[in-house]
Amino acid sequence: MLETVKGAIFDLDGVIVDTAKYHYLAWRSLAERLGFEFTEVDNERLKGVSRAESLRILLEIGGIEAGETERMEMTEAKNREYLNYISKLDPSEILPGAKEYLQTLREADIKIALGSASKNAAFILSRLGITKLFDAVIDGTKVSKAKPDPEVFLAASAALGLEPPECVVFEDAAAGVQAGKAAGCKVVGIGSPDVLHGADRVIAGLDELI
Ligand code: B16
Ligand code: MG
Repeated sequence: MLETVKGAIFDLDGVIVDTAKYHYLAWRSLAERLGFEFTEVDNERLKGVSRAESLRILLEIGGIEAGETERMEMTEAKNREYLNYISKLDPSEILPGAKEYLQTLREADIKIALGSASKNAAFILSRLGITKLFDAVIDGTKVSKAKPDPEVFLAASAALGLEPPECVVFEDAAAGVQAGKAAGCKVVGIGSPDVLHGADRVIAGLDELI
């Protein structure tokens, strides 16, 4: 399957770097200030989900209602704390095999894009020192419809000048696998086959492909 593709589109959190742990710490602080407990199990529901939708889920867990202005203040406070964590990111936090696999693809003339829900994606890539390995970056600042909508992967394949069936998507979240398939791309799930239904292939991590 991977022999026939011309482009590869990578999700960020859970595929290239584990930023979920920092999202968790920042959301948990907000929950504490609001007076409820937010567990790591709850955090699984936020993976691959946009910032605004993450807050909606968090408030649902806490049984809290909030107006538009309050919600905006909450996401801003969460993002400030999250930025504090990710400003300390360094290349040692790139997940095993990710950088090597990106380099292998480049050597094979495969075009590479990022397809992430994060509005902090460009900053994260720069902290990790891997910006130059990407031909295109499509992130939460460029798309409006969250996964499982295919928008992010359609935009990424277009940015590479390719048709979706010529591209393979690497995704760790169920909604992302659905989005990749809905776009018409091939999809490699990273994680457990029990969760990543519909992927063409599921692997534990990119180090398996080296
Ligand atoms: P931000 P991905 C996603 O990244 C995260 O998995 C998700 O937990 C987060 O809410 C979302 O980015 C938005 O992130 O607050 O930085 O805009 O997996 O799509 O790379
Ligand atoms: Mg992800």
